[in-house]
Parts: sequence; structure tokens; C-alpha cells
Amino acid sequence: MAVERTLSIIKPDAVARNAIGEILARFERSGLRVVAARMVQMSTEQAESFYAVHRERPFFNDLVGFMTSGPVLVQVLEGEDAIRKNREIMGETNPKEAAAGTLRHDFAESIDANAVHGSDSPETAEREIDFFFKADEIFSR
Ligand code: RTP
Ligand code: MG
Repeated sequence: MAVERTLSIIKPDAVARNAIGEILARFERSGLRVVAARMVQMSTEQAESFYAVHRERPFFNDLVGFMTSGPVLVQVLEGEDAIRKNREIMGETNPKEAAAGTLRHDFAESIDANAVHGSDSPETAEREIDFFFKADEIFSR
């Protein structure tokens, strides 16, 4: 398996719940490393651009409204099979369908306030990492 990078976001609901440390600990325990991190409050324009692929979806405005409702922690995670591994740790998009022990099962309230974001493919990961981080802000092993 190749070493990959993926973009993770701890969303406003999980930041508000004081769960940043527990979520990062789960990434670290799974073998992923945090190689970049920053706390930001996204503007509407930034959130619309980040989620542009969902622009035509009925949930787009709610998604943008939620993601700008408070600060988030954006991170680059690095490790073997990082993209898939992160999504496994996150669990299903809808917390009602997320398996026990996943972040969304344990920390999310609803499909809108679902605690975390993770890139879904190598192409998406590259775009999403570039969206938030310059090359000299990422500290690979
Ligand atoms: P994410 O992008 O946040 O990691 O989540 P995901 O891949 O599991 O889900 P995606 O389909 O990319 O949707 C992005 C976010 O939009 C919200 N959503 N709401 N009401 C709905 O039916 C609905 N579907 C998606 C979720 O907050 C989801 O994380
Ligand atoms: Mg997605």
C-alpha cells in the first residue's frame, strides 16, 4: 500500500463539543500522522468553493451554512492507505448508519452536523490539500 495524504476537517459541531483531541488521537492510534493543521473559520465564498462539486445538490445551502457556523480544524493526514483509512475511521455520512466506534457514530448529531470531513479519492485529496495548505506548511515525515 502506498503512503498517501488526505485532507481531514473537524467540523464546527465537533470543535464546539471539545472533541478535537479525541478525534486526532484516534487518527494517531490508527497509524495516521498529522503533517499539517490549522484552525479556520471559513467564509461563505470559501465554503461554496470547497464544496463546489455539491453546488446542485438540495443540501448545498445547509452544508455551506453549517460549515461557516464556527471554527473548524483542517489537517493533512499522512500514512499508508490514508484516504480509505480516514473514511473508515469517520464512518458513514449519516451518523444513524455509522458503525459503532466510528467518529460519526460517537460524535455526530445529524447528517448535516456530522463531525468530520475526509477526502474521497486521490484527486480530491490533492485538490482539497492545495485548497488549504501551501507546500511549506506540510511537514512530511
Ligand atoms: P464529507 O465530504 O463531509 O467527508 O462527507 P461525505 O463524503 O461522507 O458526504 P458527501 O456526499 O461528500 O456530502 C458532503 C456533506 O454534505 C452533507 N450532506 N447532507 N442532507 C443530505 O442528504 C446530505 N447529504 C450530504 C453531509 O454533511 C456530508 O458530510
Ligand atoms: Mg465528501
